[in-house]
Amino acid sequence: MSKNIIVSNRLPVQIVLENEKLAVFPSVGGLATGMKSVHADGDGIWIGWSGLEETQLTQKNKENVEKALLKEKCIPVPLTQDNIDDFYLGFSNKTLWPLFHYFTEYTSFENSQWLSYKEVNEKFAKVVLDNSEDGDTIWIHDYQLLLLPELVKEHRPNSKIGFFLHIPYPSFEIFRIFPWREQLLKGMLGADLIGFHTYDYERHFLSSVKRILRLEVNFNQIIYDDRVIKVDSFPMGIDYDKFYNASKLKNENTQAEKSDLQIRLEEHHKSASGTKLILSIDRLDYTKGIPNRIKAFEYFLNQYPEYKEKVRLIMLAVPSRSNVPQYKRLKRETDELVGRINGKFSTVNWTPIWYFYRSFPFENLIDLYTSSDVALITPLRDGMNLVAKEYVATRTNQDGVLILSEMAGASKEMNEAIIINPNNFEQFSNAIKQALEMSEEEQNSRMKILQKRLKRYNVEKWASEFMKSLSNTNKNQKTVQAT
Ligand code: GDG
Repeated sequence: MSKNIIVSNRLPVQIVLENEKLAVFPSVGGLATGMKSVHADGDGIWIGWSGLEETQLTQKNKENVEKALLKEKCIPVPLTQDNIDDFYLGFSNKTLWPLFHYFTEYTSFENSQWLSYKEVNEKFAKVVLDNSEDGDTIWIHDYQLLLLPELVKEHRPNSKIGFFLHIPYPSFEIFRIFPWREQLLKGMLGADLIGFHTYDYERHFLSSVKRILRLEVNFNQIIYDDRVIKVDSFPMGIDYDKFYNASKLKNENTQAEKSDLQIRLEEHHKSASGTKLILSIDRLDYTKGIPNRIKAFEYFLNQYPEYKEKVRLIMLAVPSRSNVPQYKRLKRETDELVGRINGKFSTVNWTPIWYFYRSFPFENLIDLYTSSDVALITPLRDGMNLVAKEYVATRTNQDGVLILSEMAGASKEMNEAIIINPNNFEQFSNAIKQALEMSEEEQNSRMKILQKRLKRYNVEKWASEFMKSLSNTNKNQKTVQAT
């Protein structure tokens, strides 16, 4: 019986290991939710790094971890500290991440890190091969594992292999800079189906394949040796019901059941001045355009001073990759900007920016979504952006306005948001004004359409569409079919 195998850099569980005590928690992220049915199906397994450094584990702990993971149908790939430094913090996050997000000035090309990237992809391949049979369906995720499809295909020619990229695929002019471009593309072409969030990323990928590898591309199919590889876009959705229902429950909370944050945010709304809340949530990453957003907010306050004391920006920046130098600099820059603007505009009654540098529990995330009049999601470059979708799902009264950067993949499906170019401060600031002044009828009509679309194309649908398309790919077939 063939089975489904999911492969991603991290496993969908969190492991806490203190002394000899071990606890395994399922993670609540979008990917874990979306893949639930694929993972649960039959003998399905998930392969990835556990988050624990290999050499620090005693033999006994190692066995216990493996046993506990197996109960969750997970199999770990062992990574050493060098792997974590060179493959993960190094090549994945200092080379591929900035390059694919168009931050060429942040991109480093270190041969030793490339070698480590290859080595770790081979480690993943070994675990996949040890735990699969030819004919199994294998779905590989994201930029850390671009070489893996080829490494697996070589030994599993009759397996259907899918690959999905969660970040943008850059235009040919950016991708061509990459020193190991042929190897990377050939790595991806081990898959039978290659998926992206948007049609634009798909188009960029096909263009790189044509111009770098000189392969024949027929509509969305690539002819490579004796294989036909399908390329398509699958915009990732969210667990819509989870966000919608959590928000509905919040509305029904008695005063005693409310969190401190919910109470504080509600007071804010009821205050005499009727201050409106603008929400910003991201990992603290340079692609998310956080300093840019703060400066645009300052521009707005200068341009429309009547909004002073009438509006507040709540900014949640979740710590991320904090041992990569660019992220450290970004943290400093963000702290300074928030300090400067709060120092400049604050009054005894009002602070323009509430800034949190930490992650919040899910319940508080819902408090923020449900209490904010406007969501300001303005990345400089973003594969999709799920926060934009989650905000919409929590607006159970169909009010609220989403301002969304055209550089986020999500903007392609969310036309009813106010779409802006985050580098155009004039447009940025006018969008904030438009959002704050939008009539309830207009908010409702925009929200209704957005919600209907997100509810229908949720994360489960995303996963099932990908799997359906993967099962329809042609293996070992020379003839190209029009689709
Ligand atoms: C990559 C791509 C693509 C955030 N803060 C807290 C928290 N979150 C959750 C959100 C959301 C997720 O984290 C962030 O998802 P994004 O899509 O916005 O961003 P990335 O992490 O950059 O993800 C991106 C995605 O992959 C999927 O393909 O959309 O473009 O870069 O779900 O809710 N959750 C909790 N506390 C927080 O403080 N509990």
